[in-house]
Amino acid sequence: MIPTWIELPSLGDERGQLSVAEVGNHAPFDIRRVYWIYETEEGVVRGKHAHVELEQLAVVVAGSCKMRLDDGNSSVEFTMDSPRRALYIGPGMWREMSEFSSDCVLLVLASEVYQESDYIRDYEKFTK
Ligand code: T46
Repeated sequence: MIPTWIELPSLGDERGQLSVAEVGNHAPFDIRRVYWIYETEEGVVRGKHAHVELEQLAVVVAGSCKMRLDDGNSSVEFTMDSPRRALYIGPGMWREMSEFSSDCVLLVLASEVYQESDYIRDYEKFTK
């Protein structure tokens, strides 16, 4: 599956907003891990790796950042700036996250628990 925005419901009322990502409806995989990235220093580029099997949904729940995804042939940069949509990132995508705002919180829902063996951290190896 290519990287895709998945629109999340905004269940707002006079008290404020609430969004949700549900397995089956929004996440096309069972969620086995959740992590979040925050307090990223200015100018930092994170990621710089691909995954062999891992599927993920990334949603910025505060602030903004950029997510560049590269399949080895071409790359697309996504602006992550809304808690109302999640970016689906499948396996075999080199990713780089940058331009984090100081208040950025990037929430990631993942299909597997953490396994370093699933990471490809060398770009040359990735393109092969
Ligand atoms: C990804 C992008 C979007 C763990 O111990 N458990 C975890 O679940 C994770 C995600 C990380 N870690 C450890 C591994 C490193 O020692 O936390 C440290 C920082 O992880 P990393 O340098 O891989 O973080 P990012 O921001 O470069 O990448 C992360 C995810 O690792 C990665 O899967 O797709 O966010």
